[in-house]
Amino acid sequence: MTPFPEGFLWGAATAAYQIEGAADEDGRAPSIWDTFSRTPGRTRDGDTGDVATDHYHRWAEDVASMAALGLDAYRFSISWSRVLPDGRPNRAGLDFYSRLVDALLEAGIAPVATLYHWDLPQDLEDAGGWPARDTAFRFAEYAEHVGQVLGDRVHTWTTLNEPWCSAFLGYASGVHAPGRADAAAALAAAHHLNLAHGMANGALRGVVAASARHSVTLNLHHLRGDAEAVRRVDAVANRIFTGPMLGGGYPADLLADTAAVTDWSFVRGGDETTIAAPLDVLGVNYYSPTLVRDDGAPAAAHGHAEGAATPFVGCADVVFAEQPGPYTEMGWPVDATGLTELLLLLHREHPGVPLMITENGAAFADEVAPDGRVHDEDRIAYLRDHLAAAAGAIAAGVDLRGYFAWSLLDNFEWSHGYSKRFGLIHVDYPTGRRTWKDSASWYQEAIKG
Ligand code: IFM
Repeated sequence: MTPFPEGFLWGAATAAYQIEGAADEDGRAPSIWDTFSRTPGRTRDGDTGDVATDHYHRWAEDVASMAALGLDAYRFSISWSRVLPDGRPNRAGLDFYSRLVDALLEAGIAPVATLYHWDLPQDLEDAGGWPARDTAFRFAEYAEHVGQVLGDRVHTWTTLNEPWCSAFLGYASGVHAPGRADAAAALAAAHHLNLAHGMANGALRGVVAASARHSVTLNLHHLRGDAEAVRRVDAVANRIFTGPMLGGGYPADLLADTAAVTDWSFVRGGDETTIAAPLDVLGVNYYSPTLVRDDGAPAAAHGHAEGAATPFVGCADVVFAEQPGPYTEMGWPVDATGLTELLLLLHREHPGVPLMITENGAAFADEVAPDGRVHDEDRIAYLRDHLAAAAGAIAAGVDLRGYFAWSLLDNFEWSHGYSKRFGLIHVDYPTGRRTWKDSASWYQEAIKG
């Protein structure tokens, strides 16, 4: 008997800048990722998302693959600078998403739309970016605009994807766009992302179908190690978002740990109430656990560029320790037990908040074999173990509503360019040709079963 409850959503996820391409087509304006990736030295091999997987032109073929996989739901993101280039409504941009949503519904696939997956319009960055309060107001307007057009058809609205990355990789360590290294700006950015989430959540509820679900997706760090190190990193990586979003406000220890960096005067009266707008489901992205110690000199966290400023503001004495392998191509340890533990922890700390795994997956060095197929046994093992871990959490009482594999397709992996392949479906970048990996066929069977 399957442990997955009736109505559980089996899905796969992508993000606009990582797959769409068509960067200069149909009125789209540049986002911070266009600027960043076109700046020499910022991405591996100078890769950009200009063409990416060409999904903008191949979306019909991609929806057909989703249908063949048997997906219940598809999580994609909307490009803000495609629908509101330089702040002006662009019908052609919204039409693209409208056609996609219609095709998904026709194929029996529920659209799960994320409004922000890291691609801030460049004009808003030029006006101050996320460290500026005004950006939250622009985001709420954008949410309302998209909600008015797609609100009758989208199953679940997600305001932000992984705001930790937007704030701290974008503004503290600078390894992501817009590439700034300013710890105080990063904390202000985190607050304005929270505010943007709350305002957009409120704005959407005013215009979309009453049946739609409202969510946000966080890459919560599953921390193990010394208690004080865990507490500090938990404050600035997790509770900085879950605190205000789930109604508890900013934690006192976070404010204390970061007092030397900022006085938090950017938090105004009423902000925390706005941020705490009710959520129907909390999206959780999980890849691997993090091991921390508090006994040494600061070190770069795994997966982040050597020598770059730390994204963990206020955690100067924390060491991010090596963990035992095996590792994925990202250098991330494979450890599914962390997923069960994380889900159980969230369930304990926030009872009554339904959860959804909105990303989980692994990059491996996939190649098309002489038989024309991609034999990615390591990804199958990763998915199998993590689904078993999710099932374990459900058996222990966690209200888990869905699982989205990251990713449907190989795609542009941010500063790593096209060197890391996370897809169930292989993409040959010079031609755009798609080839199902063995993991895609495995996932198809898993969904059936
Ligand atoms: O590719 C990213 C995605 O955009 C956000 N979550 C993590 C993935 C793998 O790094």
